[in-house]
Amino acid sequence: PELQFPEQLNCASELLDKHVAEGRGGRICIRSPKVQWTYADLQDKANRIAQVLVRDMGVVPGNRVLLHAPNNPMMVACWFAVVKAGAIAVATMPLLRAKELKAVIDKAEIRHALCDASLSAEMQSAALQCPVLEKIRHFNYEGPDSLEAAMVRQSPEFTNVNTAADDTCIIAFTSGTTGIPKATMHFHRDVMAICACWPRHVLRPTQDDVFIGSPPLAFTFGLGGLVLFPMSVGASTVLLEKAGPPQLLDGVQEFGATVLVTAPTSYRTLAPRGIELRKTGLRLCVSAGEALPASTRTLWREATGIELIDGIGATEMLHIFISADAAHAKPGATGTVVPGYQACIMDDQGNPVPPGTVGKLAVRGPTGCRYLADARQTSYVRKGWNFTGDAYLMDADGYFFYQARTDDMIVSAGYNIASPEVEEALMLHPAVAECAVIGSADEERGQIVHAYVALRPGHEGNDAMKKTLQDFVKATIAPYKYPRAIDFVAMLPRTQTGKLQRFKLRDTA
Ligand code: 3UK
Repeated sequence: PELQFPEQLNCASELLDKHVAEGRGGRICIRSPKVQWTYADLQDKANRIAQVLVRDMGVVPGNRVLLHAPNNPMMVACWFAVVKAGAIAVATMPLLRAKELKAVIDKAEIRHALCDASLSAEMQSAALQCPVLEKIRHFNYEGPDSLEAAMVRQSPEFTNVNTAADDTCIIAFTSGTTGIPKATMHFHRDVMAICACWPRHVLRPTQDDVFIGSPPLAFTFGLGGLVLFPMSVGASTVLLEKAGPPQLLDGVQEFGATVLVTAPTSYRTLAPRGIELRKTGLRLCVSAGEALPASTRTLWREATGIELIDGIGATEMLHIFISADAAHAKPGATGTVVPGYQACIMDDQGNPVPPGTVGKLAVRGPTGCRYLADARQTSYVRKGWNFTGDAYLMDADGYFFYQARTDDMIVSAGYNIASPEVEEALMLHPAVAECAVIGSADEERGQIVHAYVALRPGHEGNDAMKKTLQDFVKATIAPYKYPRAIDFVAMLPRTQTGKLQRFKLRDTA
């Protein structure tokens, strides 16, 4: 479908104000353990904050406003306030330290920030090192200088700035599986485009759905899955500041959630207690951010009776572009291309390869990569196609099968081995809690398969265990893929979005 947008478009009008204007203001929009807001409540807060931004803090359209908070309702009110004011929302991961915040502030030339009081220490220390950052307001605390106190002095009415459809609305930082984070820019029409693609064609939520999940709103997976998509259909969302497996499990029960949005590791951890979810209204479960092993899909289906909806998205693309609904899921495949997008597997020269051949994933559609001042733009976008950095194959039915990040393909004695395939095989062994596989330099073979394994309690990482795991992999997948080196570790390095950082292991190896 061709997506048409008017020249003037402010996505806050479409996602928030429209519901109130059309009589849905009384419906529940956001819940958290502490508050429950209707669409009208959220609009009231966002309008007041927008005025604080404009009148008290001097924000003008096009300014970039830093948002720093865990997933909570005020974070969402601030996000809409920034967008209503025609400014650009730069949401940051709650766990960032001052040094990382400073990098964001410098890169995005931030002069204004809204920060949750619980995270003020790192923010203040970043501000001391950033003279351009002039004004910070804190929220979620009581005090005469709080954002809430300033909101009380404003009226609940605000006319959204009449932005162009292709004005920037979001600057999202990539999670940095490979090092230095990049800033991506997305327009108001990009926000509306993602609402019109994957949720409408694959997830298909209704206004009675209740969303819950773990990805931070600073991660576009979370922003879309927990705010934009539920709001685009007038549904409600549950925001949890701590959203580990136990909190998700309790949350689904307590809030009557029907849609769960989280990452593969979280489904694996939840599966043993999955039976408790059978008695709830949970009906849709979304997995993204990392490859979903076929075994996790099976584990989840057997525990809960629900087929996972896998989807690959990227910060550069804003959201998911390959996925399949429960009825069309194929074991081992991410899915088919989401209507509105095109996807294709290419060789190193940028020519399409035949079905069944491993190559580089290239996509194009209504959204795409626009790095903020970054020379890496031309390696992500070539001839109009976005190269995500993933090795994939497409079968004759148009299903896409993830192989690895292109830098996670191991070449050992002439064989191509995808790290995730070896990880999946290892994970099937009951002693393995978590693992990561990389290629380590080897004189004879070029690279060897090298596994880092965290064992479940009660198992010991010794030579006998090494041999057991090696034999197990040889019996599970082609024997040449077995890990010639195994190191036992307590924990694996992960980004704040939960992705394995294999490059950190490569650096140590
Ligand atoms: C990997 C997957 C296999 C893949 C994201 C949904 O993850 C998101 O964005 P990031 O920029 O990372 C992008 C990269 O992550 N990946 C993501 N999902 C899958 N690999 N199967 C998957 N289902 O390497 C991709 O290139 O952090 C995910 C929505 C929005 C997002 N930003």
